[in-house]
Amino acid sequence: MDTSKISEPTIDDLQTVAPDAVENILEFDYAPIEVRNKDRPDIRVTKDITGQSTGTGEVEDFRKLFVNRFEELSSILRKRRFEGRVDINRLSHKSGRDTVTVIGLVTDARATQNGNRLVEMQDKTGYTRVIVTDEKLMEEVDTLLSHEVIAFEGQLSDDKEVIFGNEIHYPDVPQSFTRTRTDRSVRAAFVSDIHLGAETFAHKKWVDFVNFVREQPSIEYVIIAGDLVEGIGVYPGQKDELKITNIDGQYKLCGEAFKKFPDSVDIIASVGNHDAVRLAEPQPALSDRFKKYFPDNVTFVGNPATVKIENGVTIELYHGMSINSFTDSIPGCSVDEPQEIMEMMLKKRHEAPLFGHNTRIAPEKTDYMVMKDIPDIFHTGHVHTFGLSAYRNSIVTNTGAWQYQTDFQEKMNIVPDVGKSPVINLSNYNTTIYEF
Ligand code: D5M
Ligand code: FE
Ligand code: ZN
Repeated sequence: MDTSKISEPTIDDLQTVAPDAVENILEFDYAPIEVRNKDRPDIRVTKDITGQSTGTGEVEDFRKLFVNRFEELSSILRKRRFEGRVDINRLSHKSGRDTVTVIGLVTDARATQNGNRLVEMQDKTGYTRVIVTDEKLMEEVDTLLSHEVIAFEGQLSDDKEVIFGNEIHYPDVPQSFTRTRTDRSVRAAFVSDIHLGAETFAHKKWVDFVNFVREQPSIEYVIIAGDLVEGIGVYPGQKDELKITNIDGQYKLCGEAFKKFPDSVDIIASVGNHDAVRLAEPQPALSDRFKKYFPDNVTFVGNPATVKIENGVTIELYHGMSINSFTDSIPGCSVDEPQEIMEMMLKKRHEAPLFGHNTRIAPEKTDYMVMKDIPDIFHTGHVHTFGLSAYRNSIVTNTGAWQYQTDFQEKMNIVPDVGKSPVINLSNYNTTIYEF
């Protein structure tokens, strides 16, 4: 499987940009900007595949990926004390009916013929099965995703072949987690899924947003979770919904749009499935071919990425392609409440645990989808619906889109939230959701 391939350029990509189209789109009145002096703040990118990709897509690479995932997430779990914690190959040394806890990669979780649940787990030493008969715990088992890492506590069967499960423990965010704050009062605006180049791009709302940032000197960061442009050939029939039909033109427009923000604003831009990078996650940042259209105040990052701002305010950016696999696999999960899915990602400390669904994973040496650092703010997009909440002090927000409903989305029954941005003060986490 070749998962590292960049999407094929179409003939349109090779055409020159139509500058007229680009300029008309941005022809609006812009608010004057007060002169601001600002030292460039400290922005450190601590997790990003860009320039680090090694995976070739061989089966062996997938094995290494899951070993790394298991090591990272089991090390978080091992810091806690669990009753009878034991490696799977040592279960035979325990006595039947002992309370045991195994930490493992869930390789399957399914209903049995008589309506119970069977969970298969692996660690580096072996494989075991957990049987669940309690109604409430069965409901919880139905929220497990294949290839996430958990600790399962239960009672060993007399023949030591299975465990009767009592409780699931997750890598999770510690109750004691507290947010890092900037020393000075400074605000960040979060947006996602701009889709520049689409017919359905919400121009007026976008310009209102840009003007708002121009008028609010306290906003020094604009943080974007991907789908900067609409892209080319992303779904069948997309061509009819394009305002700009070549990819360079779309990024040129995006660069021009970003130049309308004050120079003193730092823009942190990730990528999504509509951007011109490989589709498999983790995705690298935009290449120089497209970066050249943008101003200097843009920091380009891959998807996902962990970014630390000023004195260590940690922001996790993830476009959110796996949100669809959560909603398809877990009863009660809906794209209308994306924040609930983000909370699950934090609990599982993984952005895309499910393997073998429509989320495309590039098997890198280390698992970039593991959330090693707990974010102060976790930002996603992709599903074009808005949500904001906090999970144990970690703020989660999916910020919707700047694109009105497309014909494709209408067919899929997707009703987007268009033109919203939560603005968060990083010194005290006061949050205002602005609607444009
Ligand atoms: O995603 C825009 C919307 O379309 C968002 O609600 C997700 C949905 N979408 C995108 N791709 C898929 C697939 N493959 N299955 C189901 N739903 C999907 P965007 O990434 O902007 O196209
Ligand atoms: Fe999108
Ligand atoms: Zn998307």
